[in-house]
Amino acid sequence: MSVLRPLATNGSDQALPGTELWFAPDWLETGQADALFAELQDAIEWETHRIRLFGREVDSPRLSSWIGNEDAAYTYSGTRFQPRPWPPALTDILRRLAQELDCRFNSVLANRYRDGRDYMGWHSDNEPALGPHPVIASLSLGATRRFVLKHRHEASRKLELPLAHGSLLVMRGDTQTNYKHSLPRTAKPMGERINLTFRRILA
Ligand SMILES: [Mn+2]
Repeated sequence: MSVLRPLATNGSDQALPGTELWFAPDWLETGQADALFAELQDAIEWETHRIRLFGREVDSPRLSSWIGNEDAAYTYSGTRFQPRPWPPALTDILRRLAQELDCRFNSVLANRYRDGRDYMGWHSDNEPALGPHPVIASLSLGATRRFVLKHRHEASRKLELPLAHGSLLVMRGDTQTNYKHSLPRTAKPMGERINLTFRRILA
């Protein structure tokens, strides 16, 4: 089990200027991560969300589920989602996140990437309901996928980070204001990945 540390390279405080990124490569031990991965495949009601892309409504290229407290309704890609109830498998995770991050998350967007064809396009988690400086905690389970951050205007400010089984990435501060992120599709043979992004929706 590893603790969260600032994600830094080349001796700088932060890997990218204008971000606040924290990372723990083995936030969950392998056994814990294996168990949670298997449990969530069954415990979550996976569905294909409809999203708006270039003005058209299309099937999102992954399976998803919006989970949270009853009052944490969320508008995402132009669609309003009523949260589904928390699966018991996430109770301990929520408690640990609250302790380590001093943040009471009230919702999680779960995404399931069935293989390398499933992906997430460029976006920021900057919906008004998240407030100006959201804390987003991203727990990865299953296949390691490439996560990419890039600055809105400066193309050279870019970071690629493999997100492996049991790892936790936390984005906070101005990260969403200054940067977009994506999970690109890949032609490589790729197993399934589940990603949980914990959020706090403000009333
Ligand atoms: Mn995101």
